[in-house]
Amino acid sequence: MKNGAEEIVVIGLGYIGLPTAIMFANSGYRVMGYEIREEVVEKINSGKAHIVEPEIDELLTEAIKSGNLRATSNPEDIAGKDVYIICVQTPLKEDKTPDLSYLEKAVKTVAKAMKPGSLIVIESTVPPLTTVRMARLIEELTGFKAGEDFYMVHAPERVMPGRIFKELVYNSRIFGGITPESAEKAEKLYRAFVKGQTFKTSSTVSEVVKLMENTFRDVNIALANEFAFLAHQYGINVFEAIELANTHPRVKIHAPGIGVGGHCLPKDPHLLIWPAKEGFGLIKLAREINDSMPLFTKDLLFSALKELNVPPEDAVIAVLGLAYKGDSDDTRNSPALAFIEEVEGDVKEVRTYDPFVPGTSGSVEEAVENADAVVIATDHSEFKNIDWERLGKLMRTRILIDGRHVVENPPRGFLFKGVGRGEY
Ligand code: SAJ
Repeated sequence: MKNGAEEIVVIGLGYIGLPTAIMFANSGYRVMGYEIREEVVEKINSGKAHIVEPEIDELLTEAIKSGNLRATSNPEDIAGKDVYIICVQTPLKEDKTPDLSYLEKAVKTVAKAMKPGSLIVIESTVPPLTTVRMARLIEELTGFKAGEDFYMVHAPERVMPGRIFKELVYNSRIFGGITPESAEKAEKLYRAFVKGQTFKTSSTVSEVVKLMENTFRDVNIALANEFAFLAHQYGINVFEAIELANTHPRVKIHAPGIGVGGHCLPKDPHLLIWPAKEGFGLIKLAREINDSMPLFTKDLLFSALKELNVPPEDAVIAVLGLAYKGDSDDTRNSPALAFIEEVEGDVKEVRTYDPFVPGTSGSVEEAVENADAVVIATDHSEFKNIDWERLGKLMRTRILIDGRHVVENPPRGFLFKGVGRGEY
């Protein structure tokens, strides 16, 4: 352990918390990971990660062996430490408003454990003004004064699963303090392993920055999806048009498709507008457009079934890909699942094949055997090399619906339709 280094507690050992705890521990800090799931605590303490991520097993073993990292579910173990880093989920409720109960619970746990002078960092993505609100909550619970008796910062994570340990080091980081001194303290701490640029600001700016990043992407994808609707009406291939438009030096149109999934893009625009009273029509509409894409893909499928006189109630549909994006096993908020939910009750059978998701068919061949239509819902690399003419021989009716622009040239012998492929 580094001499005189702060003792750190990481609350919530998930996709962000565990890698962050490991990075601090392997930089010489003494780290206590706090997690309410007992089985996760046990696993981590035995040197095994409960999440899949390149390099995590070696790095966790190193952190545990050095004695710098230990996990616990006992609140007594985290009392009186210098730094508390909160990495808990902030999901949406059914009605699309944020569920901040995990965050509030974590903040209350910290309020009980902290000492005068503690630094509290929120890494979770939160609605604007939340960090200030949480500071007030701590003041009420402890009698401490924010900015004087304790320091508080919003420091959003910006990493991509599959690249977490690289991006934790090399991505730039924002430290939004409730006071400038708070931001300063957090920046100094994270310099232990961050090699990317670091920026200091207020906690509300930092909250908004994180939410704007994903809202920017969501709104741009919605625009691309709207271009796709238009392309169908004008009988053109939107991808050809996008490629040509993108030759302009200041234009970068995103990719239309079956929809937008994952744990960030479908959620963050809602968090951004939640505390606001007005002025967010575009952001809301973009969400609605992106959420409507599975239904649009269903319309393509059903018009193809009609053209070939296949009654939907007799149709067998094979969906290729369940993950929310290519070469990932993550099915959270996946548009593939939304699509299946839309069609399931109206057809005879829906089969699925995803090379990364257990519980689906064993192979593409198995999934498409005697099927009437194949729907590509995820752009896995494996799907780009499919020999459609060979596969078509196994099918009862040859309909191919491409929701992810995986197939460049429609295969011979198929009725082909794709999102944005209005020319066929
Ligand atoms: N998608 C499209 N068209 C596109 C790009 C994406 O339909 O042109 C779809 C994808 O298929 C997927 C969804 O959008 O279903 C989201 O994919 P993504 O690759 O845009 O994003 P995530 O959710 O995996 O990660 C994002 C990233 N944010 C940005 O690129 C601004 C990542 O850097 C963040 O760390 C992450 O959100 C997060 O945790 O906030």
